[in-house]
Formats: sequence, structure tokens, C-alpha cells
Amino acid sequence: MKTSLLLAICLATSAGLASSQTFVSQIQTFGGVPNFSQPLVFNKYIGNVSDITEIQISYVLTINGGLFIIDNDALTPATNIVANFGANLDATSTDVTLLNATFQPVIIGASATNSAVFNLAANQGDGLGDFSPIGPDGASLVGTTQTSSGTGNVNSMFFSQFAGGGTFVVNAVGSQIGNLSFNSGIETATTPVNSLGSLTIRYTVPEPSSAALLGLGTLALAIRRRRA
Ligand SMILES: [Ca+2]
Repeated sequence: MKTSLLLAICLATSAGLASSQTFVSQIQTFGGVPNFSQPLVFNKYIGNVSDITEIQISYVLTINGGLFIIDNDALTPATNIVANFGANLDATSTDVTLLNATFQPVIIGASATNSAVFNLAANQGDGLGDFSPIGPDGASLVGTTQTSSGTGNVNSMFFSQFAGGGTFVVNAVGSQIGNLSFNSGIETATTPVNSLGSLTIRYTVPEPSSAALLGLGTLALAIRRRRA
């Protein structure tokens, strides 16, 4: 009597051969003196929305120049006044939804600023509307070059808006920042900063070559055993 046993072991593609991913990135630049809203045109991903595992939006914002004058016109000193002077960046769109996993704007309130702390004496004889930077009751903050950058991810429920070809517009919305931590009796005058920067949109999708290799990852092993 003979029996035979056929044992087939199939080793399916497992984690070790998982498909690699690649990035499809596009960058658009903006620049000028805020306030502005500059439309930047990006391409949608050409392919299936199901390919997309991540949509990342990043920004770089650089400011330079400008002058922020503060002048205490009150009869009392002003101490430890924090001055922030620079530019703010928001990314907005009416074509696509730029919200993250917690439904907050992906890029909002991104800022590059000059900051300094001032101690101002009580008013020294100048008056309202002269914006005198001369101390000890006045000071000025000269704009220097400052850069900030950051990244956010689009909520996956909106990926379909970014796929299938065509274009969409993202607005780089720049605005001036010039504020004081305490401003009672203090007047300010601003020569705006200049700003420049970029927005990058990056799709994470499968690497084509790896996807093709998935079909070759199966190993079949047959063992035949006979016994009398
Ligand atoms: Ca003054």
C-alpha cells in the first residue's frame, strides 16, 4: 500500500517584501510685501486615489527688512514690552480641502518674526502721532532675515480631491505681523517686512517597480514523500 503526501508551502509576499513608496513633489514660490494672496497652481496626482498614502504640505517663509517703531506716549514707564514684527502665512484653497486629521487648517498662522523686549520710559516730551523712536521713551526694531518652515498632512478623507489629473490652486496668504505684548499708551509705526517663500505639495505613492515585483514574491515548495 502506498500513500503519498504532497505538502505545498506557499510563502506569500510578506512584510519583508512590502512595496516601497516614493514621493511625487511639486514646489511653488511666492514673494512680496504682505499683505497679499498669491494663487499657486499645483497638479493633481495622475493616477488612482487609492495609490495615495499621504499628502504632505510644507512651507518655507523668509522675511527681511522693515522697521518697527514703538513710542511710549503715556505718563508712566512701560517695561518688558515684547515686540513681534514679521509676516504670517496661511495656505487656503477653494479647490481642495486643506484640513488635517483633526480638521484644522494644514498651514495656518505660520510666521517668521523678529522679536525683542523693550523697556520704555514715560513720555519725554514728544506727542501723539510723531512715532518717535528716540529713547528713552521710544525704540525701534530693525527687521532682520528670519526663516521658518513647517509641515502638515491633509486628512485622507480629502485625497480624492487631489487625484485624477488636472490642477488646483492654493493661495499663499501673507500678512504683516506687528504687535506688542502691552500697548496702552504706546504708538507704533511700521515699514513692512518683505517676504518670500514656497509651498511644496508631496504625494506619497507606491514605487512602480516595487509594485510590479509583488507578483514575483510567491515561492511554492512541494515535497513528495513515498513509503511502502
Ligand atoms: Ca513718546
